[in-house]
Amino acid sequence: MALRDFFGRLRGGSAAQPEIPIPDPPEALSAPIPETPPPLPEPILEAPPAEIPAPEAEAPAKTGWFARLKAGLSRSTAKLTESVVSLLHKRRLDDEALEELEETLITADLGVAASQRIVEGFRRTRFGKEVTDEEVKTALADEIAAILDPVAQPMEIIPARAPHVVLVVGVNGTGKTTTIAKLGRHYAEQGLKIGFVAGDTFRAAAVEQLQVWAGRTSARFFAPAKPGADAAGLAFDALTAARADGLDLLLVDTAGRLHNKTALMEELRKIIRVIKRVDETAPHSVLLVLDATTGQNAVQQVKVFKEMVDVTGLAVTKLDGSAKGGVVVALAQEFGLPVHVVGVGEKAEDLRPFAARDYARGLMGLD
Ligand SMILES: Nc1nc2c(ncn2[C@@H]2O[C@H](COP(=O)(O)OP(=O)(O)OP(=O)(O)O)[C@@H](O)[C@H]2O)c(=O)[nH]1
Ligand SMILES: [Mg+2]
Repeated sequence: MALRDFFGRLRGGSAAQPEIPIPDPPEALSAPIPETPPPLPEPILEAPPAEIPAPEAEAPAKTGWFARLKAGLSRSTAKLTESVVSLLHKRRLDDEALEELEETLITADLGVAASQRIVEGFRRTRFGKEVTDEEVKTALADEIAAILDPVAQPMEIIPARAPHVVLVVGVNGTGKTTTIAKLGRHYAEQGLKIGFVAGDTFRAAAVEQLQVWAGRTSARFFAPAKPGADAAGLAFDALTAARADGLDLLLVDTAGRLHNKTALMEELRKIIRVIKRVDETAPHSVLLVLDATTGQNAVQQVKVFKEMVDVTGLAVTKLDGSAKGGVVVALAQEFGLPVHVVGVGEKAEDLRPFAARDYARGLMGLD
């Protein structure tokens, strides 16, 4: 399948390891900013892309995507399958066994509602039977795929919107900037004219990080004139320039950390209000980036961000090295929001479309 199909439809185009500890959202959202520069609106500076040599020779695609997904999910798989198999090995699926299965699934981050649904599926089809280990895994993968299937939807980018604006939100450290870089690279390869907006204006390092990626991707780069410049003003100017220049896709980075939730909400809403003054249909996508290693915190983060903005889809990162890949099932069951892409590494090519069956089978260690 072409990469383009993987990532999503393009319509109406004018152009063709170790777990990373992430604080709980309330803490992350309320962490004080050491020094807050006065948030004076500043004229933007359109910085030239940083002159960065091309990334080191990239690893050849020796393993297929599914093999990499499976390898990435291996910690989650081990946790889930070992406990389920040892629980049900040569055992009749009676009430007690099913109750224990439900508890095991909840422990593996699948969430209460999804776990109940899966167990009900088992009860309907296999109650009173003794099942082999392989049957258990296959049946679980089928039940999980049925939950994931409705949310496995590509992010639809419509270049004719000139540009299609994607606002990227999420708690600090979830992978927003990296995901922008990965998406940018993909769509640039499709021939789209891309722009990155460094809306996380408080941290110079965040701006530089995105600038490096812009250089590698040949994306237009819109940076604040100085640290702490008004992010909404930057977004306004960037969108105005992007329209004038006929860009197809504008990816807007945002800060994940402000001194409290209200401040973050106000910042995001202001960005959206101001963007709408340039194009009232924008932002066309609001992508919430979640870090899979945070498990149930990710569920909490969706609730918090849904209150703030109209989230249109999810990206789930760091599935490599997470033992909590089951959380994607909980997210699907609880919110029904589209899961567009998953991240399985730090490199530009480590972002993939979310495929329900592959994910479910990968999670159960099946081919
Ligand atoms: N292993 C792995 N690391 C990832 C993935 N996505 C992002 N990272 C790493 O996670 C760290 C944080 O990523 P960023 O993209 O800077 O996250 P952010 O949300 O922009 O963070 P802030 O700007 O601090 O809010 C970086 O070291 C990334 O390389 C992934 O899918 N897998
Ligand atoms: Mg960032």
